Amino acid sequence: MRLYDLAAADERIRFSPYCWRIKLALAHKGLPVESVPWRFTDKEAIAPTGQGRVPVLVDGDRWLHDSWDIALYLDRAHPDRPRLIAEGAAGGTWFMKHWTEASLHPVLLRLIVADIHGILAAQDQDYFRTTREKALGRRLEEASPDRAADCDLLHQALEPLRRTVAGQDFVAGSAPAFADYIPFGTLQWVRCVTSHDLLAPDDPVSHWFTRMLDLYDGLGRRAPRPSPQGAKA
Ligand SMILES: N[C@@H](CCC(=O)N[C@@H](CS)C(=O)NCC(=O)O)C(=O)O
Repeated sequence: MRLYDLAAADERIRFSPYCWRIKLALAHKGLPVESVPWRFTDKEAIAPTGQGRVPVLVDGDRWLHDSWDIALYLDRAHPDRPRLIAEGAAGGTWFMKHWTEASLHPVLLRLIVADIHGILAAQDQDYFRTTREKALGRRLEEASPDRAADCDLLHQALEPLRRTVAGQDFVAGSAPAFADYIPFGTLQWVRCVTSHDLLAPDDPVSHWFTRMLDLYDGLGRRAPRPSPQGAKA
């Protein structure tokens, strides 16, 4: 299988929250994958899917897109491997996707959108600025005029996740599943585009995130991130 995975100017920096979901999902299934660095403007490479977003997974002659559909496909195609979404867990996992995208993504995007622009390949920078400034209705550098207020909002938004992982190791229970990979991808997005941490170290969400970074021989932890000096680590 081949995974088109969003890359920065330094192609070792892979930061898409949706691609991270699938990288963890493939590791969960124990399925090897060839990762192909992909840039925002590389639409031609994924044209067979009829859309312009990653993750895109190619399995033989099948071109799959959308992280949710890819997760369902992996469970369907490999029923003998550990399930990403257990029998009866689809509704709760579907909620986790929407909670993550509706409650975490907008505030996080405001906080990190200028950092993302800063690490992009030159050919992606104009495209990213134009599309994101149109969506945000302001300049990237002014996306979060009150950072402290956005950090408070993020802290509050994380409360359902905080309460969940304060009482059990993973969102899915005693073992991780796709319901964990969804919010993990989102916090890993932040980790891979910034050198600073948005979570307090004593936050139960940080403890859960540490457990997530340890999974699959530290798949998430090994991911390169920008260094504080701006040079790539
Ligand atoms: N619903 C899609 C969303 C995928 C998505 O938005 N991917 C972003 C990267 S994080 C993308 O490829 N954007 C391309 C663009 O903005 O042109 C999924 O779950 O896979």
